[in-house]
Amino acid sequence: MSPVTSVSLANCEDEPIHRPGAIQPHGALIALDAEGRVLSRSTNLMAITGLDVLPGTTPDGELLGADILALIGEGLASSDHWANSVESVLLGRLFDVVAHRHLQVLYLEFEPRRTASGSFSQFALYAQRIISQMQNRHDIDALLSRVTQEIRNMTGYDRVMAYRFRPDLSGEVIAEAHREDLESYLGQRYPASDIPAQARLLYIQNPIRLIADVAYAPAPLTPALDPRTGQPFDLSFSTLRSVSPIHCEYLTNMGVRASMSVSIVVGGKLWGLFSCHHMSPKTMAHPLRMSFQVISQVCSALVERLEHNQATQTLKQASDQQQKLMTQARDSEDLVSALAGDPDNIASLIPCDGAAVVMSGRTQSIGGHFDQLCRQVLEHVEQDPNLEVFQTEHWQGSPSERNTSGYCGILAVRFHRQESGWVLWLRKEEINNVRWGGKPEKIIKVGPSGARLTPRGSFEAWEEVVRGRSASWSDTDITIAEKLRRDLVELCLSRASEIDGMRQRLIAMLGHDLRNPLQSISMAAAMLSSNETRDTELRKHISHSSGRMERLISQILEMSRLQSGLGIMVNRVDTDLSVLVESIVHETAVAFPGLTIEARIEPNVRAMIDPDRYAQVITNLLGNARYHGTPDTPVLISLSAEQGNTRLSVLNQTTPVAPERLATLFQPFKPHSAENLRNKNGLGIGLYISQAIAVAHSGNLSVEQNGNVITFSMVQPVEA
Ligand code: BLA
Repeated sequence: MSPVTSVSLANCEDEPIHRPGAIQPHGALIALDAEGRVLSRSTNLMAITGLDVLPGTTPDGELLGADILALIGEGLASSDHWANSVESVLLGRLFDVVAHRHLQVLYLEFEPRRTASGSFSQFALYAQRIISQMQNRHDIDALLSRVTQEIRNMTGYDRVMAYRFRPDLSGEVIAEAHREDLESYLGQRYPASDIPAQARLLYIQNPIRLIADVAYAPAPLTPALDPRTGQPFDLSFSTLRSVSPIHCEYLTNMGVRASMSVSIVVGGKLWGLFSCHHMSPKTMAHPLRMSFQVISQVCSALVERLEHNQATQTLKQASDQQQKLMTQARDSEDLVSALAGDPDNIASLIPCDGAAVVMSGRTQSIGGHFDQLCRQVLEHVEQDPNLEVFQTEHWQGSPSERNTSGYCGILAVRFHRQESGWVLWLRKEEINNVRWGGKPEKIIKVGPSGARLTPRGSFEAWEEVVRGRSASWSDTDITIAEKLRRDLVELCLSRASEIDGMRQRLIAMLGHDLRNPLQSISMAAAMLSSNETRDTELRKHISHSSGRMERLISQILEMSRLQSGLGIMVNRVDTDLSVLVESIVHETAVAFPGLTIEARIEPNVRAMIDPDRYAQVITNLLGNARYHGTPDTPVLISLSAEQGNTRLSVLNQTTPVAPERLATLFQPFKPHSAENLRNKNGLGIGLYISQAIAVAHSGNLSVEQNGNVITFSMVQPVEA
């Protein structure tokens, strides 16, 4: 596109803003070749400086004066990227002569100085004060708020904003200082297109730009093209560069007459801008712009440091929290609840509006009910068996099922392939979460390009872009998610090998334990038909043996449920525990007349429990006391209520258990279970299941030993 092609809303991404073929008329420009001959100059050169120079000639050294000649000499002797300036009097007027070399052209820009030199030392002091104040700020918002205020004091602009780019390149005003009668733009969002890509790129190379008066008539360069190349001059580093008419229209519509912005570049990327507005024409002298630029550079370095600190701190906090979660997960049979239960869960690891853990088709949600959404997402992500991390800001659902949940940000990690184990974090559409102080209503004016070039037009454009999108997942978010994933994969692997070992032992034991009752049954069955007198006796025998097999098998089933991480299902109802315990004690006493049971049961102890499950624990504890207790000593069972809890204890005398064995009593498949001759009935997993039941009731089952007396206690809250 040649510089004269008109720019419109439709083609502004293509506008070659770095070679507009003209400058702003508050200064004048001369372009020289490597021999110091004039290549081109702005048409206003004469009007601004009183000098005239002819293309192809060398400017008159006497008119320019020694300082400018020296500057030119230095520039010609240097290579590209050189820049320097002098303060010089030309025909009785004071100028800042700002020079730089770019692509084999030496540019001289003449800016009439309006401020007396003396006052500049004051600005240096100002800058120094601002910089020293910046060091004390520990968060980015506070830092930028202070700096915008100070820049306004220093420069006198009507409005100074810190404008920050978000990952999608939209912008947000995150700090502001403004003249009291102007409306605030703080918190407002603008689409990426308000500062097109080529402008952002340019602002990394050249951090400063100034518009002295948006209503200016550009001063063209003549000739317009570099005679050596036939190309327009590249004014990327010029301070007088004529700016995009689209942008001038935008500012005009906002009621802004002059502007200046300085880039905040962090890690080589355009992080943000200090953007200044003035409601009447305004320029800033070169030395002042340099102070501003230094302030911005120091500020950029501080932002970089603070961001780094912030990321380190976020990662550290997440890592601590994750460690807690992993301990919780390791200690629990129910991985899903350990990760998604209360109060510590995965939602606190990453900023989100909801989260969920899915495994073996079971979903546990945090902050909402996400079963359907998770199912949709899993249907999609599981199509790729190698996908481990999935992220999107605009989850739309599938062609057959649109996502209507309002949550469109999904970050998901897979931790268990076979069982479809996923952790998901969810974010709502960002537009609902933005702290937006109301749409900007005030349109000062609408120019030729229509209402789009107004803050409200911008807001609407931004709204359109972000519809159906959440805030993006940051690198830190992804790092945290990946770390959790790795830890969970490891946990599941070690659990799998543990389970595998257990299974081996289980099979060995089952083979051994089921053989006995089976043999008894077949022997008894064989005798049934041959000896009728003994039938009753034999029937009893058969029913006892098959009852034992049934118990073994149901324990195995229960166990396999627990081991696959599904947990114990409890169905809580308001129950009179006193009556329940009493009846089990009675049944046991009838079934085992040789056993002495002393019961101390407080009346009317009630709690929200699953009575079948609770009975299972009591039966198991009484059974253990019977098998392992010293024969002919009583078993003591007590039930009481205390501070919102109920306590059930079973106490009996026994041969003392070694302390290291005491701790393993709740583990399944204790190697010594098989050693106890009187425990022919179990696999040694009864306590393991009982404890899981207690935990499923938000309680716990513990053991205590005092000499030759052993006590098992189940404590659990009265309320569900
Ligand atoms: C440049 N647009 C800019 C700049 C800002 C904005 C800060 C940097 C130049 C400067 O210092 O003034 C945008 N300024 C804003 C916004 C606010 C503000 C959002 O004060 C809100 C408070 N601009 C548009 C559209 C196009 C466009 C729709 O809004 C094109 C379709 C173009 N903006 C555009 C161009 C530039 C620009 C081309 C570069 C100007 C230049 O350096 O030549």
